[in-house]
Amino acid sequence: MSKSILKVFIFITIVLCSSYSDAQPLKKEIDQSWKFKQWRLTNWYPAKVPGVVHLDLLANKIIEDPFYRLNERGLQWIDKEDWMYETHFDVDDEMYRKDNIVLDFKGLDNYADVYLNGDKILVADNMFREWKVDVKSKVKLKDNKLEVFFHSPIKTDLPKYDALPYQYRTGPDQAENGGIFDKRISIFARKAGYQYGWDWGPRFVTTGIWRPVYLEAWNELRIDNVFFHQKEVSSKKAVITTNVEVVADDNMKDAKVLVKDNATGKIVGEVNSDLQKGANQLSVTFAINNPKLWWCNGLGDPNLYEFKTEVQHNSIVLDNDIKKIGIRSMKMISEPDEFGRNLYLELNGVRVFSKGANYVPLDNFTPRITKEKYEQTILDAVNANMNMLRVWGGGIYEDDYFYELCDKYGIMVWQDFMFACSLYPSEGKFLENIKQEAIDNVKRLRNHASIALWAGNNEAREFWIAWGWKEHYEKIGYADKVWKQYTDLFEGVLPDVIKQYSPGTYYQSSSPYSDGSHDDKNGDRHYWGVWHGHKPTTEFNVVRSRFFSEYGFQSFPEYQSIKIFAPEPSDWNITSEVMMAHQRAGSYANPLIEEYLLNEYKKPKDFQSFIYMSQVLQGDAIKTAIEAHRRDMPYCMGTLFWQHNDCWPVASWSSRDYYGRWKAQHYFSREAYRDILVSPIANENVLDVYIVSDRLSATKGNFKLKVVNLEDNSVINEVSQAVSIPANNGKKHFSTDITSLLKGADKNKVFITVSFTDKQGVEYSNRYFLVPQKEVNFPEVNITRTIKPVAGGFEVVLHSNKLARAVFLSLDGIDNFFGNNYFDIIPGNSVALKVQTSLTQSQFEKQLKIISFKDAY
Ligand code: BMA
Repeated sequence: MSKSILKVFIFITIVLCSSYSDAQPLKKEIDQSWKFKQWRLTNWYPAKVPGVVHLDLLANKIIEDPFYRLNERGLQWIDKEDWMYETHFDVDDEMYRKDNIVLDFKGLDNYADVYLNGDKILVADNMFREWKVDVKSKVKLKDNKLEVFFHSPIKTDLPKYDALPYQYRTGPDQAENGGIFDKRISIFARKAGYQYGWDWGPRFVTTGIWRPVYLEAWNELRIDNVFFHQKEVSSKKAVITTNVEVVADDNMKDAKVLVKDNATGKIVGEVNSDLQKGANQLSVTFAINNPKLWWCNGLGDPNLYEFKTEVQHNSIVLDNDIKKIGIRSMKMISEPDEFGRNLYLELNGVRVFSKGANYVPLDNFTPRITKEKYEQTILDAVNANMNMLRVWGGGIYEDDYFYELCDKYGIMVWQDFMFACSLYPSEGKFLENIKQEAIDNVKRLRNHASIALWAGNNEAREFWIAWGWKEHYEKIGYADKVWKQYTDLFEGVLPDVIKQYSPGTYYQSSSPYSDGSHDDKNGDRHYWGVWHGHKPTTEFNVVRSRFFSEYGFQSFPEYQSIKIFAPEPSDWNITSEVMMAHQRAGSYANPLIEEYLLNEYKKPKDFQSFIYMSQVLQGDAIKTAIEAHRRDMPYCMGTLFWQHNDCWPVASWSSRDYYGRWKAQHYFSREAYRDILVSPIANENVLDVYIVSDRLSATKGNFKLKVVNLEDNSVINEVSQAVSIPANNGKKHFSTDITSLLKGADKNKVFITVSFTDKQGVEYSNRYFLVPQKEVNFPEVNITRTIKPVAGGFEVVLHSNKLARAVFLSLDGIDNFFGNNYFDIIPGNSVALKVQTSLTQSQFEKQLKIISFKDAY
């Protein structure tokens, strides 16, 4: 290249680069120098944004830890106050000179008046919406004053309650705990339902700038939204239309929209178009041959493509947008069949058995949830062999990061709209407000590969049909009005929003949704006969559904967790005031755990043993359920237990406690959710063994069954067979009569082991008892340990001379994780596990406690 050509080249490059950066929109987060105060008082305190008032009060030591012992009770004044947040910010020259400047509030909880430099710029009334305000004419270069005045949600909504001649049925809203008698007002606010108290959650109706605030500025145009509509996907070809919303200041000739594969920089599609002043919808359709498809956990890699969408004019990039897209075809199938109406997911043409759990917010104060906590939560689902989480309707439309993680790790999301166990005054302005909320969130989430389906609400329809709500409103003369509000919202507005903004995505108006109620032949089911209905846990073996979207069983968090929120020995009793306050399902619930325990297990000797046994009980119960649901494949095609996590430390149905510790249930589910399940089940005098496989090809291997004497470990009977397991199916592989199997041995003195080993040597095993746990004649055991340091902690190898049931290891503190726990040790088979901890070897050896079933009595 000659010198002069080189100079011209450098000049053009500089011009292009500078105009590139000049042309791009600018963005600044308004997260500095915030302060807050109680509206009617004068003292200001530093505040954190994003945040909520409870966290700011805590950080300023005005209140104590809301989760500690009975502190919740003394903090109910907070939601009856009005609060004020304020900051001052400067705008740099470059931003100030832009033609368009907006303030973008990603989330205001909940009734907020916003002022900029003394002018009211926004009145917000829905925590789930995003609010963008044009502030070009109001913003200054220096010292802008931004004030957010929050009205008390309680004071705002009580008059609405008092003005009505009838009331809306609500779920577990704990109005009494909030000091407002039985006035259940949660349904008047578009605000997370669980903040008002739930049957696993405390009452903290909070307030604040709970998601970030940005100042954004641009010239000429900006991309408002990009939607990758996957019209046709197969392993051979994906046809995708990128719908780009562009807002332009003026008519513009010959703008260009480009979509690039950001990994290679290759342009995959482009379109030239004139823009009109205002909003423009542009589309770029492109095809990808042999796409790397996105698969859920267990079935393949969750491949993601990164696409960059650019809008250019005269070769200058005016705005761009980058999104990670998983190419997949995701269909929820709901079709009449010989039994009723099925319900299952079809991913990339493959029928998938959905395995997972229900998810509730990770904290009552969501802004303090760290990225690490989100990631651990999703990884804990992945590591328990789940492929689905249901984001339940009484919480929040989750943070973008939650869905990014689900995309990244292959967890499919059953997404509820945020309505739960209640009826809502959905008409007029309130309904319009909900419509905007739905549009905001469907548009925000629709590009995520993980989103499998949307449901209108949790259980409201079932309450109407099967729990007497309809009759109640008929009696008081408001049935038509209230039901119209229901159908306008869940059968009108919400499905219309899905149709318009996320075409092709499955929507059902409620969960559960079946043609009847409590239906075992149609659609999904929330089964609560065990626990709420007090039925024995063996009932899980009997009830059926096409898709269990809820069922559960309660337990306590483990003793090491209890000590954090209830450190006083006087608390260590399941009916102590503190333990009862950290149980929100009612005064009967802790005693119900005990009732189940005493019915099915022996009486534990003390509080710590009781806590441990409550977890084994819960783990056994949910294991029973998962196995039954999987044995019933393909009649049943999904099982989501209630619940994956807690929002505070509490006795609940969760399988991981608030601190992230796995309960027995989570370890048991990990086994029961493996890609192959060997599941024995006795019926009268017959023992059947099912082998269920989620693998997409048939698997050959060896099946073994042993009947072992608990007292002397002798093998009473043994079966070994070559078997071939069909792909993606459940089937009975072995059946025997129990009398001949036992060869005269007593049922209570044996245990049964079953296993399947595939050709690669991967073993899937399970244990089974022929009598309830209470009646099993468990022997005294002697467990021996060897400990050696490994990266990040220690490896512990355990042996037992006899069958040791539910061997439980524990340590003080919450910075440790046990690679396995609550496992059975079969004599002759050692169990090795890794413990992640920062303890030294001598501290570790001293602190490590190991117990098993026998130690609990
Ligand atoms: C369900 C849920 C929740 C509740 C749980 C336990 O049906 O939808 O509302 O927390 O049961 O009772």
